[in-house]
Amino acid sequence: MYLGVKWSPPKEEVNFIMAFTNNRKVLDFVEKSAQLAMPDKIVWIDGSEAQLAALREEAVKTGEMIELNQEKLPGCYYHRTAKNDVARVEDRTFICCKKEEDAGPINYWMDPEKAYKLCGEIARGKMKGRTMYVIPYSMGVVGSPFSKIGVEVTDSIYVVLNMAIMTRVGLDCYAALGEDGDFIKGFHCKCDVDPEKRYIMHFPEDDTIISVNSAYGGNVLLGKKCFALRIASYLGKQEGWMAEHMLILGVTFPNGEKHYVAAAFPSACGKTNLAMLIPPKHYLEKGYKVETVGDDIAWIRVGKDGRLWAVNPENGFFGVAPGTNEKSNPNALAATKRGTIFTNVAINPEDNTVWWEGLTKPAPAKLIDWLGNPWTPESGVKAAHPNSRFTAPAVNCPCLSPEFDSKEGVPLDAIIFGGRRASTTPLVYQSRDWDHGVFVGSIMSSETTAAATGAVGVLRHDPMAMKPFCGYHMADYFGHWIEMGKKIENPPKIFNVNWFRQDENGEFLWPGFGDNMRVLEWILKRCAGTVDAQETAIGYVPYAKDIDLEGLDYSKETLERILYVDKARWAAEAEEIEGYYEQFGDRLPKELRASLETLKKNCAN
Ligand code: SAT
Ligand code: MN
Repeated sequence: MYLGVKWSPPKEEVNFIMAFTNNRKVLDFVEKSAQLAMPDKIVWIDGSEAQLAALREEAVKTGEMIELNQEKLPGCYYHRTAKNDVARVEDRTFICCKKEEDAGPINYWMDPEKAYKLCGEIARGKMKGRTMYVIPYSMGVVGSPFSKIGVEVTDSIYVVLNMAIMTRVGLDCYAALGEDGDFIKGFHCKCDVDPEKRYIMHFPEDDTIISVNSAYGGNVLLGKKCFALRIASYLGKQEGWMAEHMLILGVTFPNGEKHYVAAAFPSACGKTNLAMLIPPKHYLEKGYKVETVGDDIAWIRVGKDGRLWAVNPENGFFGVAPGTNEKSNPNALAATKRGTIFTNVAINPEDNTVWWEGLTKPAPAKLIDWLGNPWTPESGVKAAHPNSRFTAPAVNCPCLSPEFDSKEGVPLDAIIFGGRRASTTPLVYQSRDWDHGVFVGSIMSSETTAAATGAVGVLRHDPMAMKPFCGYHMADYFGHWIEMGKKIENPPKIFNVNWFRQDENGEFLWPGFGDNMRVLEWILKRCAGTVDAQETAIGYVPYAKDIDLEGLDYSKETLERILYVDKARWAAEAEEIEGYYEQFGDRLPKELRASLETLKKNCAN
């Protein structure tokens, strides 16, 4: 795979290798990686607490991590990334398939040979003086038919410790692979954290990921976006399943019935908050309960019963810290109270705990900001980076679903798409059927956030919230959705929501957070066929009377306003979509073109 430089691992390391796995593909991958990067030492991660504890200690000694107040935040640590390395880098993220046209117009593409050579040159010898860690991990419960194994090599303890939270790391992964099993190869080298030489390369045809010159989560925790979305979406297309940028939650009704929904929103648009929602008081009193299966990624298959079944392949939450507080998301906050790694938030030096914008009001008088500088509320800059994160173990979450570890997953009643749109898109609407639902997902637009580098607040198309994460041609991905629809006897209903409508002064028109339960209830009633809806140009929209406003100081007029489908605006939207679709040419499924024609027709009369 890499252009060779002679390197021979110390003998005892080889024996160590043999003790852990005799999978020759793993051994070959590790040896080739070492030949390229030339680490002083190879450490085989076994997932044991003893080994992780030793690594934490080492990272604290070198300054890579800071130990936080162990009484208030047991097992919690703090890490700062380089100032130039705080978010995903979409323009340096490549899909490296043989044919450029297979990557499609939305992805950055590089010829695989060129990409291997480029990364090989960049990473050559860059682990000299460092240790290379070999992380065996599973996306999904080991032994589930949904699950897939990866092996990531990295020169970063921070990556090892984050992977140990976010995925299932352990030697049972090698056992699952056996002597000859295939896995996703992940090579990560932080090199010099040089933004000009930063590349996140995906080779879907070779089951390989290479990441160089970054140490930020989304670029280097290779099980997450790189594997569980980009590579997995490609595998899903080949193998007849789906890898989606979706949370999964379960709603328990007062009669004990459970219903599950999956929802796709772009990064930093509230997936974690919706997944961990606490319903308004009167719902709780009636016995409603919301439980979290996942907050970011769903792997979805057709079950024997002809329904769609979903698992969360992850094992933790890599959540956006700013805005998370006792009111907005007490469950996420509770999840961060132990065994959590905080990245680029602020430190409160008074008690060696963490702080970020929105955690408490007012802010503490003195902090150390994410850059390591003294900070006061008068500083005029943010104390925590807007994309600062917590990496929290899923088991910490008070509302974690009992189905979290289920090998079969959970059956979906509804799929929800949603973006951040100040106007046009109503609070909620339902698609007419599966194919129209695929259209609704394909036309998603959302304002950009701090989760990726570049301007924030710019409206852009983000189909199914997969724009940065689809490992192949986006039109073929739409086609895969259409094809899946044909295989599902009992498909979930598909909806679109928008929690982010604003008035003329930029004030949000919907309270969001726990009150989104009111919309979820309507969605589930639609699935059960127990509530009516009005047919509009874009699909089915609730009658205002059917959204429960009990206990909320909220006017029916405002509700009607955010449910209103403005045909003139949608006519303009349709025209814009037509332009957007042009880039897909003939590869765009005819079903989507037909839905666009229907939209245009509906808006014209
Ligand atoms: O940085 S990540 O890609 O892991 C999180 C996100 O942007 O959704
Ligand atoms: Mn995400």
